[in-house]
Amino acid sequence: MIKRPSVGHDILQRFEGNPIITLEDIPFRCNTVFNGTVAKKGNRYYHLLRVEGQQGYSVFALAISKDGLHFTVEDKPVMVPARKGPFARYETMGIEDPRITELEGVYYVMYTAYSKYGTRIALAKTEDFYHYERIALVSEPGNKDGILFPEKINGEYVRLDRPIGKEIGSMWVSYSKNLVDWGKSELLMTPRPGLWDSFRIGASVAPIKTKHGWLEIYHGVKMTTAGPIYRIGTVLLDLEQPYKVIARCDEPVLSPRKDYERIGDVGNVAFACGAVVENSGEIKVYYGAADTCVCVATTDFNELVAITLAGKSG
Ligand code: BMA
Repeated sequence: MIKRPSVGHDILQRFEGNPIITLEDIPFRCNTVFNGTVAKKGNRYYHLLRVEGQQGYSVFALAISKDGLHFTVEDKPVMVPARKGPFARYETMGIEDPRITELEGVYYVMYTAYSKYGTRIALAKTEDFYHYERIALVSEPGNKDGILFPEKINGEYVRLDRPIGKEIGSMWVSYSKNLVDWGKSELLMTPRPGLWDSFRIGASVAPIKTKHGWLEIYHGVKMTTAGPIYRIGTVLLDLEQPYKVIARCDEPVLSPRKDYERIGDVGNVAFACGAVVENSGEIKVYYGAADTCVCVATTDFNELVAITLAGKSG
């Protein structure tokens, strides 16, 4: 259990051993590691990492842990951009920001397929975290931050995503009967002028079911004269009608403050892609910092839900 300091600027408390994965931990030559998503199966944590090669595009690597804090990275990437088949022309510039969801006993990964045509959302599945079967490209270009809900709602699969319309990045909800064909898209929430998430928002972590609604950990971007600041926030969505917001935090639950969050290939970034709720009631939130390393921060899960319900994190 991670000790929680009595006073802090952020609701999520950083692990004192942050960053938990850096370039030095990757056994093959690369540029950076960041934005990893985590599934806990049995007594193992499987961490699918975004690793950017020195040539500039990203692949996925796998790290494994017994405690969710100390990870060992496998020798080779477990998923690389497709070089043949229907995905190839849409992954020429890499695969990015994986998000794992366990649904009906299968581990699905929604990720960003990146090419000169822009970003598309792609869906793959895995049983063992080492082998990935691509299912479909599930959006046209201009969309990313796709995340599957962990169960069907009213008989349909549901996802969050972030299409860019009129240069505004808002979060949307879409539905599917077969995971391949998606539609019935509804606007969920937009950036809020004047607040920490005023420029752009996107889903970050697979929604977590609570009796109060789906807890979604998302990212919000504020644009400044020195560039964007990426922060982590929370929102509760209606269980049956997930395009309805029940409550949204006025304040982020974690902002870049530490050097490892401030300084890197892209400074001032805390970008969550995964979380694990432990039996103890603790939530571990995994996030990429400054597009250069991987970190974890924790809090009491019920407290995070209560804070979100109150609409405030302070
Ligand atoms: C977003 C994504 C993330 C990245 C973030 C900050 O648009 O590309 O992968 O961490 O920007 O650069």
